[in-house]
Amino acid sequence: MLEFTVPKMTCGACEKRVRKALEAVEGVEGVSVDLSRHKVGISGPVASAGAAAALAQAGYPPLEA
Ligand SMILES: [Cu+2]
Repeated sequence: MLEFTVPKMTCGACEKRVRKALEAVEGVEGVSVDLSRHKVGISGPVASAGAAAALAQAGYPPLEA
């Protein structure tokens, strides 16, 4: 389980974009979002760098963990 803090993720539309971006990353099996804390959890055999890059590309760069 990876967890990122994504400060720019602030509403349901952001959540949708974040989920879509992450679900396209190889190895991602599940995405959980806590909007109020700006947290994204990712399950599956996924590389942290790949998930972070996908977030950044979607316009939602994560904070360094
Ligand atoms: Cu939003």
